[in-house]
Amino acid sequence: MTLSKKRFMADYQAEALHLFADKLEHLSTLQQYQALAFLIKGYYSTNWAQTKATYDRQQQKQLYYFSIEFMPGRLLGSNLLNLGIKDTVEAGLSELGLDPETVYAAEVDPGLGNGGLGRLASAFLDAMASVGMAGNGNGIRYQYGLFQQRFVDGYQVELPDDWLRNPYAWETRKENRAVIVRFGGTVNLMSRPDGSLEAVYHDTDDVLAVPYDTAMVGYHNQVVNTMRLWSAEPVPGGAHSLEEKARVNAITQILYPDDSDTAGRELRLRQEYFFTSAGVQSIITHFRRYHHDLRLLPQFVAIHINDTHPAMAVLELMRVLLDDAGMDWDTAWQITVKTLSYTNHTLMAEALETWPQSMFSQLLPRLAQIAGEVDRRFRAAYTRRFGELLVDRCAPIADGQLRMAYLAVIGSHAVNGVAKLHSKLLQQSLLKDLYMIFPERFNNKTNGITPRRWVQIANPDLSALIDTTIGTNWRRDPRELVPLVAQLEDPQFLTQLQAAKRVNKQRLAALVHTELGLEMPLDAIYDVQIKRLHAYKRQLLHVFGILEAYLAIKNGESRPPRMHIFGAKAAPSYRYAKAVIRLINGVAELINHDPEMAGKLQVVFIPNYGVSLAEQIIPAADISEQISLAGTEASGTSNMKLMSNGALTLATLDGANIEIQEAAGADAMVTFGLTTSEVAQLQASHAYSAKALYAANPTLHRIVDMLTDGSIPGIASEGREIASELLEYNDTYLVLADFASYIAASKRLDALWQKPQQWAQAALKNIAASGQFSADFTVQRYGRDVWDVLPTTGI
Ligand code: C3B
Repeated sequence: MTLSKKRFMADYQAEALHLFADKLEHLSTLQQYQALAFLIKGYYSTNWAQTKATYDRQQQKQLYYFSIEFMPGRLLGSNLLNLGIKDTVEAGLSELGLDPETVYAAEVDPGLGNGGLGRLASAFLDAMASVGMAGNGNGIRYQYGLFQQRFVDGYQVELPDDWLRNPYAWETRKENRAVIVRFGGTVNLMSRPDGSLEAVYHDTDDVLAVPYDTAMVGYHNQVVNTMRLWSAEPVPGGAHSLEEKARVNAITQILYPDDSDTAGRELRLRQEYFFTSAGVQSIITHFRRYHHDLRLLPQFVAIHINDTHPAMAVLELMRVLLDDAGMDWDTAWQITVKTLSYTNHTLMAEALETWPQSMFSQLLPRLAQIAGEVDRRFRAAYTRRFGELLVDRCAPIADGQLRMAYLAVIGSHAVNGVAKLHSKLLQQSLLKDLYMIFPERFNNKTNGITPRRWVQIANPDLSALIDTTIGTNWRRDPRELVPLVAQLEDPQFLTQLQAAKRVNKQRLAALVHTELGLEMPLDAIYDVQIKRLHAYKRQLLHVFGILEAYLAIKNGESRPPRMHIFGAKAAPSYRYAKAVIRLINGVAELINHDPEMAGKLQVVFIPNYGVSLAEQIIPAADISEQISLAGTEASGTSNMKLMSNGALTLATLDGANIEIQEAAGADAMVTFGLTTSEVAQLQASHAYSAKALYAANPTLHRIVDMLTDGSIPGIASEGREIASELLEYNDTYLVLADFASYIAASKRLDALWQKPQQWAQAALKNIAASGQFSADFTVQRYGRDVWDVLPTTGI
């Protein structure tokens, strides 16, 4: 949009007066932020309404992305950037005596997600708007988000994330679009005069689902899409006891701070049905405003199941088509399969959801009937060709459990993994039986990120340098970064690249100083591992690397200075992960208080990792630690964000690391460790002995002993637990097996650091090759191969 500084300043002052009956300069920073956010919302609301009207008028096919998590991050900066008014607004703010960064920082991060899965969903919404695809989000408006993390005596403490305490400026309550979601009760099937069946419900628990819409503003294209989040409320008019009200409100009260196992199972099941049913119902209601024939649904609607949490969309859509529309089974099934598609995000067996049939049928009796019929028909259709054993292994129901991943595959026309390796492993292991039956459904869609947030907003100095070197086209199409490689031999450019990195390090160092009171020298390597804490991601291996350096320096060896920066939340019920957090903090205490380590080796664990903190850390990183055991990390996306900011990846050949290496070149990153097939062989042969490695490698021996011999303060019981997982339980994630090659790889990076020009060249290769990992391309591949939804504008 076009906006003059003068007009902006006048509008902003008027908005402040309108909202708070006061002058801008008398408002709190939060109020200043809110006034600005409401003003910006007003700027795009016409486009928002018009985008919806256009999709309807042109009968655009629309995609609905069902996800139990979203992590949009702060929206003010990104909305300003995408509207093309960021510079103008910032100039206006400055003229009004306000610091833009301070105003931006007053915005809360909506805590609607745990980690990569949720952030990917938000990146996709941003990308779809930016390339002009008709894509909507569908999820839950959790009143409390993921917990706020604090460290007390080195332990993780979880505080409630009351992100809605102040009104959330970007959302719009659409009470006129509320729908009713039914739980429990009993259901009888009655024949209608025309022979079709009608489902009659008795004694159901009804809940009102009220949508809150947030605009997803496209980049410089006037497109504004919608993320719709549902909130549970008592149905109006009913006489509700306080207890009933509390039970209803509980459905959308809190995001499970857990992406590994399924705590609070029944409530989780309620949540999943709640947003899935509300989403399906509202889609059908909207569709029916324009079409009478529900058989046309797949021509106009695609519904995407993001991981298994919304997999019951298969059953809910069947329910609506069978019961509400009176369709016969075969037609309803055909339409359901054509409409739905599914992404798997993990190979971890414990994250594959299953529901006890008894719980499922009590809470969702009609869906349980439909699930039984899906199972019966699946077995009947494929047993003869594929044999009873195979079909039994992959049927939706077995051993009294509903297996949601299998249901999602059976009820979708397309199934994908999130990196090439992951998609291959799905076919070869986790979903191999279903791959036998439905090979044509399987495909790969490597994840992506949004460089608008991670480079343009988070790294203004790098962005400016790129602009002056190759022009600004990369801002719209990041594949235009490739020509940057022409600067590989340009010492002046490389110096400027290092200077931009230094500015980012300065900013991060200032934050770390305020938050943790630590000094981080700017000439040190900033070595970053930021992701959820999980055994398979192997933060422990990183800690072992730190201890190796500590012992070496103690021993008089000289190493380039390195700052080890961590950000990670552990699920509150995940004992081992919390023990590793305590360990990292213990190692930090040991090292950061040792005068011999000053300026050489430090451990910086910044609490409460999330989108906004990532924006501070990523631009300052020199090394990106992507060290999961090969074959365990589905894709990773912090690897892409760090790469695009010029960090060198220290990686196993896992997830998207492999594709990053292909893109940047073998000399632009350092890899180590067992490969997926070596891991599989080692595990299958039962030849692995952690104890033998411990006995054979003196450094490793010493480090493992440090867990229990009191050298690391405050970890008596946690150290024992971790040591026992390594030695007694034989090191599930092969930390000891990969230790030596991890250290060797890390030393290669130390050596490269001594040649700053070569380091800068490798950083440049990463930046130049990062464009292909833009989510703008990922969503277009989904649009073309899976959803049949094409971009209307954009690139
Ligand atoms: C994550 C995976 O662990 C990552 O490898 C992947 O990059 C992202 O999803 C996005 O695809 N994931 C998650 O954050 N939560 C889950 N429950 C499952 C996977």
